[in-house]
Amino acid sequence: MSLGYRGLSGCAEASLCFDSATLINPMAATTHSSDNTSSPWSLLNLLIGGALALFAIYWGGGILIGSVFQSIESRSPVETEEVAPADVVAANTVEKSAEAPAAPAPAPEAPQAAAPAAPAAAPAQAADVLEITIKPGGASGLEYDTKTMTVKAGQKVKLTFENQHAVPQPHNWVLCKPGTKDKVLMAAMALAADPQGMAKGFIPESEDILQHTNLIQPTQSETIEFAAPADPGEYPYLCTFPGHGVLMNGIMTVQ
Ligand SMILES: [Cu+2]
Repeated sequence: MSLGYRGLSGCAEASLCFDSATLINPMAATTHSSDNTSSPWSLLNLLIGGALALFAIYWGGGILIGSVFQSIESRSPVETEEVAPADVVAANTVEKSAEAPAAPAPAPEAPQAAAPAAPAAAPAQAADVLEITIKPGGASGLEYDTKTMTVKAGQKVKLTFENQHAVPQPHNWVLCKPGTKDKVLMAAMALAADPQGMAKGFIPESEDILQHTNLIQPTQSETIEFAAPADPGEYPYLCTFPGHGVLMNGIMTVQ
C-alpha cells in the first residue's frame, strides 16, 4: 500500500513538484523546458535550415544559370535570325543582280538583230578603235600605270591621259619615233632651262615626236585620237616634264 501510495505520492509529488515549480517560476520552467528541447530542435533546425539554404542556392543558382542560358539561347537565335535575313538579303541581292544582267540581256538582242542587217561595216570599225586610259602609276607617280600597249598598224587610237595620282604633278604623254626616246628626253631637259618651257608644256619641237597630249595638270585629263603609225615597230612614249621621262615611259608596239 505504502509502495503504491509512495508511487502515487511520487507521481503526485512529481506533478506537484512540477506544478509548484511552474507555479513558483513559470518563466524559468518555460525557459528550462525550452532549453531542454532546444538542443535537439536546434540541430534539426540547423539541418532543415541548411537543407533549405542548399535548396535555395540550388534553386537560385539554377534560376540564375537557367536565365543565363536562356539569355544566351535567346541571343543566339537572334544572331541566327539576324544572319538569316542577311543571307536572304544577300540571296535577294544575288537574285536581283542576277536579274539585273538578265534584264540587259534583251538589250543586246537589238544590236544582235542589227548586226545581221549590217554584218561587218560599222561594228568592225568601232571594234578597231583602241580606247585606252593611261594614268600615273607607282608610289611616286613618276611612271605610267600602262608601260606597254599594242596596236595594229594604222589603227585608230583614242587615248586618254588621266592625271589622277596621290602625288600631284603635271605630266604629259608623248609618242616618239622608234629609237628616239633618249634624244627627245634630252631635248625636253633643255626646255627646263627655257623660260617658255612650261608654256610649251616641255614638249620639244622635234620631228621625232609623232603624237602628244598637252601638259596635264593634276586631276585633269585629256583625250587624243590618232591613227597608229603605219610601220610596225616599237614606238616609245614618255613624259617630257623635266626629269620624268627617265622612268615615266613605255612602249607602243605597232603590229
Ligand atoms: Cu611626268
